[in-house]
Amino acid sequence: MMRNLSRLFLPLLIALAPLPAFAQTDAPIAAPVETVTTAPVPTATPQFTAPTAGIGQPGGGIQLQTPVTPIGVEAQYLANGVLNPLMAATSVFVLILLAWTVFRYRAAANPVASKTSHNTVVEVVWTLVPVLILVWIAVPSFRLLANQYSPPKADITIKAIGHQWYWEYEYPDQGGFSFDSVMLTDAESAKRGSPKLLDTDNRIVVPAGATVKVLTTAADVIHSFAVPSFWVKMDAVPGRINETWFKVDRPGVYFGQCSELCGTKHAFMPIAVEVVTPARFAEWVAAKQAENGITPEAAVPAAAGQAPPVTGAAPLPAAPGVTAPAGNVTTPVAAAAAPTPAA
Ligand SMILES: [Cu+2]
Repeated sequence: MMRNLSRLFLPLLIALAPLPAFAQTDAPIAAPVETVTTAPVPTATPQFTAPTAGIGQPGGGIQLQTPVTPIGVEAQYLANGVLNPLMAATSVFVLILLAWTVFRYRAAANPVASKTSHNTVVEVVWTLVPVLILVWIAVPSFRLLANQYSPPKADITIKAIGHQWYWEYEYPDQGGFSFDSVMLTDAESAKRGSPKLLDTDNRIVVPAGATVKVLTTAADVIHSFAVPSFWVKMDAVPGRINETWFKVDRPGVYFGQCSELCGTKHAFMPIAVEVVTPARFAEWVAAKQAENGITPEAAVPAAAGQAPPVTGAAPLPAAPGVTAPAGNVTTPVAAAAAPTPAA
C-alpha cells in the first residue's frame, strides 16, 4: 500500500519541486544589494528619441519582433521561411496519415487482421526523408550560427554589466565612462512615450551603421543581455566576459530585457538601446566625457580599433571612470566617435 502511494506521489513531488524557487520574495542573497534610485527624467524630450510602435518592442502578437540587424533578418528567414513551413507541412501530413489509417484500417472494415511485419520500401523512405529534411534545416542553420559568431570588425565596444537589478554600461573606447541604467516608472515611461517596464533612465547610445561589440558580465548572479529585435541574447556571468554584437542602420529606440532568472526583480531590469546618427553620438560622448571629467585626448580612439582583449581573468566589475593609458595616438573626439561607414 505504502509503495503504491509513494509511487503515485513521487513523480508529483518531483514535478512540483522547482516551485518553491519561484516563490521567493525577499530571500537573502549572497551579494549585497545596492539601493537604486531612478535618476530624474529630463523633460527636454529631444534628448530621448521616441520609440516607434511595432519596432524594437513587443507587438502583442505571436510573431517575432521585426528584425533590425543583418543577423535578425537572416534568423527571421530561418524561422518563417524554413522552420515554420516545414513544421506546418509535417503536422498536416502526419494528421492526414493518422486520419486515413484510423478510417481505412478500422476493425469493422477489417475483420481479419493484417499480419504484415515489415515493408522495405516504406522503411527506406521514412529514414531517407527525415535525413533530407534535417540537411535542409542544417544548411541555413549552420550558416546563421557561423555569421553570428564571426562578426565584422567592431567600430565601438560597450560593456554590459548585470546587477541585481539593473544594468551598468561602460564605454572603454571613449575613455571608460560608465553609468547605471535603471527602469523607469510607468509615469516616467508615459512621459517619454515608451512602453511600460521597458525604458530606462539612461539608455545605451550607439551610432547608426556601426558594428557594436557587446561584452557581457555580471557583478552578482547570472543575468542575460537580450534585445529581441537585434537577435541578441548573451548570458552575463560573474567572473567571465562573453561577447556578442549588433549593427543597426536605422536610428531609433530598441528595447530588451534581462533573460536569465536572476532574483525577485528579474523582470524589472530592462535594456534600452538608442541608435543615433554618428554626429549625435559624438555629441553624446563629448557630454558624457565632460560629465565624468575625461579629457577627449585621454580617450582611446575608436578608429584605431583598439578593442580591449577578451579574457576570462579580467577584474570584475571594472572600475567606472577609468581613463585609458596615456601615450596612445589621439584623434579628435568627433572622428574617434564616428564609426567607419558600413561596408
Ligand atoms: Cu538579471
